[in-house]
Amino acid sequence: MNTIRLYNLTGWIFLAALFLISCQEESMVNPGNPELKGLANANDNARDQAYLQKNSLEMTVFHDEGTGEHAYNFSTQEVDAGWVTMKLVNPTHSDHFALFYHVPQEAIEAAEAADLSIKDYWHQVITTPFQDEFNPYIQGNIDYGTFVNNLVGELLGVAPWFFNPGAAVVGGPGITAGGHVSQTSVYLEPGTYIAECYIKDDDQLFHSYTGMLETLVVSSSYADVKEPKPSIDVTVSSIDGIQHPETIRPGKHTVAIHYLDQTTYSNLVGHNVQLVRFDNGYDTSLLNELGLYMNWSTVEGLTVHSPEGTTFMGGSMEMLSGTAYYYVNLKPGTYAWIAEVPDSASKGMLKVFTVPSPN
Ligand SMILES: [Cu+2]
Repeated sequence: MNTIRLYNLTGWIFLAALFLISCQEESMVNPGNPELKGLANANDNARDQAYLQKNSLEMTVFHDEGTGEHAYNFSTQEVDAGWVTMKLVNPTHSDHFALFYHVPQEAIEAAEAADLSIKDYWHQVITTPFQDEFNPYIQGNIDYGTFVNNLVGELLGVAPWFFNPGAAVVGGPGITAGGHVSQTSVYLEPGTYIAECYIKDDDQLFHSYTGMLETLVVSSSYADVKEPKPSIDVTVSSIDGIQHPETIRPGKHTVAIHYLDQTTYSNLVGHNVQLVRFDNGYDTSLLNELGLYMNWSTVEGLTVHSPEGTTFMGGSMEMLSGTAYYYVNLKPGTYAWIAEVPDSASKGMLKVFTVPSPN
């Protein structure tokens, strides 16, 4: 997995030292499943459809018969620059997402020199070292600080570009439960990007390591697509956590998710914003369980199934700055916005809200 990208090397080395001292709308994918019937596909408005299909990328998760693992099937390998709408179609039984990194020129040149595709090169010098260094930690043989230290040392040797200039994270569709579809627009500059899902299978293997890694080229011509108009604004920052409307009317929404700042947390990633539905209400114990799920560095964290009674509906993966637009059709019920950080509640990044029944 490659989530660990450092905003700067100093910050990461500091973290490593610290430890040593003490990863639209929702619609049915499987209409035959009665449980999903209530999740109406609101993407039925012709004007909205037309907008969402402009300069778009559809990513369908499939089960790779060859490896027996999950992989992405991209509808296109190239999109125009500017606003790009990404649709994650997940007909599997696992949760998945797609986080995009802007691949720096240094990495492109290193891949060429090694005579490897960007994807194979990235897997070799980022994803594989990550999994290899993670294994002894998650098996209980080394502590977390030693793992981070080993990882930084390994990556500095094989992929120094990962720290300087770094691979900027530019967002992508958030965690999307099995049997669901989610849709998010992001603004992309020309360049080469790589997408990954670092949810883990029950054997603690990251999906990126076993196949969920794909490249996307963003051309140098800009698409004629206007910035979406939001019906709701949500902000996230390291200081004020997630700020959001207390109640949201049922129906279709375009949610602007604004990143006011970004930082690196002890799980080596920055904050993002996910939407979770509570299938049968919630209590303190479920909120605690949900909080624990949002940390990939624990055995129970970010595995293929979110806690019983919760359904992830997408959102925005981490971005350095700017705004993502997330499309959702909300039924009456109880939901939460949550970020993938350790102890999200204490950071103001686990926020419950209600969608009331229409009068
Ligand atoms: Cu996945």
